[in-house]
Amino acid sequence: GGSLADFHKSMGGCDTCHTKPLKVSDSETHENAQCQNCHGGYEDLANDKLEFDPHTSHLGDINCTSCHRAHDAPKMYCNECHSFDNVEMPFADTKAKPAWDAEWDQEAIAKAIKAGPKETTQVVIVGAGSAGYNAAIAAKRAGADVILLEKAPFTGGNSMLAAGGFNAVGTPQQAKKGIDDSIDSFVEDAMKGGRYQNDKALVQIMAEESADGVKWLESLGANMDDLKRSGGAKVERTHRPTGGYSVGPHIIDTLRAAAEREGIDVRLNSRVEKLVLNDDQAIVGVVVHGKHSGHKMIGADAVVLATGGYGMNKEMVAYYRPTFKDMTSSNNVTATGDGIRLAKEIGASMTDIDWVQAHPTIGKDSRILISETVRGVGAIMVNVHGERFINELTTRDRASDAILKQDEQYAWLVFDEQLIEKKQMVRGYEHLGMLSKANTIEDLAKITGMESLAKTAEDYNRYQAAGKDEAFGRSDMPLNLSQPPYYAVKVAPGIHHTMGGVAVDTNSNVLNLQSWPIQGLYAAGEVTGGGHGYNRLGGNAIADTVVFGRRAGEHAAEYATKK
Ligand code: FAD
Ligand code: MEZ
Repeated sequence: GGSLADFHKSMGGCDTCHTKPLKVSDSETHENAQCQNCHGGYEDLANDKLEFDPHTSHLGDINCTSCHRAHDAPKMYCNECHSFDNVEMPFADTKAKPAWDAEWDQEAIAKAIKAGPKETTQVVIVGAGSAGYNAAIAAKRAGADVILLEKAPFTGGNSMLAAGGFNAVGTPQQAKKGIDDSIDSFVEDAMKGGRYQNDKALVQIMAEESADGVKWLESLGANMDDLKRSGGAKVERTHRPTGGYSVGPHIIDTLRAAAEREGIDVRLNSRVEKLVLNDDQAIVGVVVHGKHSGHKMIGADAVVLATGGYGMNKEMVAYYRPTFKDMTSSNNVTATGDGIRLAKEIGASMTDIDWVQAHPTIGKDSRILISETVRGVGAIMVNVHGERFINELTTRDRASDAILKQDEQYAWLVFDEQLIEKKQMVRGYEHLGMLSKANTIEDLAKITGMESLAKTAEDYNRYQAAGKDEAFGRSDMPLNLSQPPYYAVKVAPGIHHTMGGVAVDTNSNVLNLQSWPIQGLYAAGEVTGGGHGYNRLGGNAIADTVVFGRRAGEHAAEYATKK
């Protein structure tokens, strides 16, 4: 019985964990330092005897109190996506109180606005995913005072989950591999993938500034040296860390460290619940709801919305894309569309708000994305009978539609040991028990019930050797199926990306319903619409967050520092 707080109190009173006099910051900085003083850091806590060790997770070095909440029911964030039933959390039986951030209390918001700013800064960034971090660092380097507000107890959002990579054209990595690419080709692929519904001016900037985006991340400490091809792309332009590791955790670790080095004021457990305008309809600040500090207004000359998409907001998905309403989602729990709500409330215009992307390969009956790079690196996709039914490297909308037309509405990705060796990420799927495995294709067919698999593999190997896919015209077939063991993973479409969102101009300035810029309001990343059209290409979201995150930060800083 008792809570984690009661237990610690019994050891030395409240100051076992808290400062005296008691003052708890929203980020719970002192409390977390105390956890680490007594228990050590994650490296000390790592336990390789555990099948799944939460202390070595891809969430990185996050606050202990993200999960070990002392006065409230502990929460194992891993289980928001996974189901690690055998991992026991101490004090997990504590009776839950309502979460501090459950409701948006309109009365408290109004009161905070009436009371006026309790502090001021030049630029407030809302949301600490890739777009938010990039905006914050760029704004700070452009000379502005910056506060970065994050509603979750940890930073990273959907960005932290990004698997496949970052699309960029004209990088030294492409040159080294002799890849013939061009800005026009990048733009044409994105436009074609988006069914030509994209805002071409945004795509052009994304392409033109993508290589510099890779260079910028490298200058902050990232490694982007591995290259592969994504669906809908003519050439290899998807950059990720050497060894084929997931891109998102690496980028977020890099950005967290960079923000710390730059001295950026990052506040966790701090949800923005209102954008505040003056009588001239210009931004004058935000109302933030801090876990411990409550509601207050922060005065700001400029605000950058970087709150991500709405792929985990069931009501919004049901409203904007009713046919997807019961679908699983690959998204982080943080993707609740707050930025869209905040911007709409002050009369911002929306672009393509109802365009939601289903990713074709989410692990069936799970929330775990099986990255597009698995196909990009060489896997084939087959139906329940073991027959191929589409060019594996087509765009996601077409691949998802095709799966939903197959018997039982799911598919299998099939590959062999060669792929595992090229792509470390796949080891994670094996560790999660998602892969069926056999020493021969015939045995794999038997355990998965795919009666035609052996014939499909034989045909595919012939096409691969000849360099011509006679069945579906797949142009890139880097691997055949020849090296045991053989693997298969069951996949089905799930909500992955919300293409639509807040309307912006090329300076990342948010537009109002008359398409005029709202003075002082900027937005970047998945909260915005326009760049991806009807269907986003794999790898273009991270490009979007880096290129437009930086632009939004720079323009916000320029506007704020000139005031
Ligand atoms: P996010 O990274 O989602 O960050 C938004 C942040 O804002 C969150 O931390 C959230 O908590 C915070 N926030 C929200 N509301 C508030 C509020 N009211 N107040 C304060 N904070 C708030 N794209 C690629 O290009 N390549 C890939 O390989 C790739 N793989 C992916 C894999 C997965 C599993 C998923 C889900 C997506 C993937 N994507 C990929 C898409 C890409 O990761 C996202 O589109 C992109 O990272 C979004 O970045 P963002 O900064 O706009 O938003
Ligand atoms: O851009 C993406 O969403 C992406 C590359 C995802 C993936 O399948 O890895």
